[in-house]
Amino acid sequence: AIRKPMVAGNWKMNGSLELIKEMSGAINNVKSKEIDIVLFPPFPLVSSMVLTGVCTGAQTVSENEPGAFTGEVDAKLIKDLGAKYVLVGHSERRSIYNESNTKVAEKFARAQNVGLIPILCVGESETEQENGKTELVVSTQIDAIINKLGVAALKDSVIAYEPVWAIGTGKTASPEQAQNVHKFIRDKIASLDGNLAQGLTILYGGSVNEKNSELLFAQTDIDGGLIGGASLKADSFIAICKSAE
Ligand code: G2H
Repeated sequence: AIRKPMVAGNWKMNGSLELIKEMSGAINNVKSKEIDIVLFPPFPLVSSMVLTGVCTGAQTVSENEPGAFTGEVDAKLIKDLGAKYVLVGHSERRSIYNESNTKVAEKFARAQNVGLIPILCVGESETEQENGKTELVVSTQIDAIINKLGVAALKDSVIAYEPVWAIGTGKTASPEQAQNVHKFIRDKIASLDGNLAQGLTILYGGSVNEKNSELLFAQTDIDGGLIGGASLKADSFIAICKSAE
C-alpha cells in the first residue's frame, strides 16, 4: 500500500487505569511496524497512556490559547504530555456539544499550531443519507478546513469518515458504500492537490468490529479505522489491528 494503515481506538468516556494496563500490554505485544496503532483515552488518562509507549491522542481540544476557559484543555499541554494526535469534530462533539464546522476548523488549526496531528471526523446523519446528501455534507465539512487554512493544511492530518447512522448502532456501511465515500473524499482533495490526496490517510469509523474490519480495510481508499466500542476489548481491538496489516 502507498499509505501505512492506521487503527485508532476512541475510548470515548470509558476506560480506566486497569484498561490502560491491559490494552497497552496487548498492543506492545503486537509491535507491528506495518500499522500505526493509536489510542484515544479520556483526558485524565492521556499521560498514563503515553508512559506505556502506546501512541496516544486526545478526543477533543480547545480552539483557544490558554486563558479563562474553565474545564477546557489546551492543545499545547496535550502535546507537551507526549500525545501525537487529536480528534476534531467527532460526531458526538458536533451533535451533543453543538460544535459547528467553524469551531471544528478552529480546533484543527490550534492543534496543528502546536504540532499535534488532527484527525478530522466527518460524516452524514441518517436523514441526510436517505436524502442523498452524503457527498454534500462531507464536502462542506472538509471545505470548512480548506477555506480557513488552505488545502495544504490537510497534509499533516488524517480524515475519518464516520456515517452518523453507523456509530454505535451496530449498522456498518457496506465496504462498497464506505469505499465510494472515501473515493469521493480523495478525488475531491486530488482536484486541488494530487500528491497530497494520494498520501492522505482516510479512516473509516462506525461499528467496526473484528468481523467486518478486514473487508472494509481491503478497500482501495480505506486506510484503516477509527474504532469505538470494539477498542475497549483487547481481543477485539488486536484482531482489528491485525486485519489492517
Ligand atoms: C464512531 C466509532 C469511533 P463505534 O464514533 O469513533 O464508534 O465503533 O462504537 O461506532
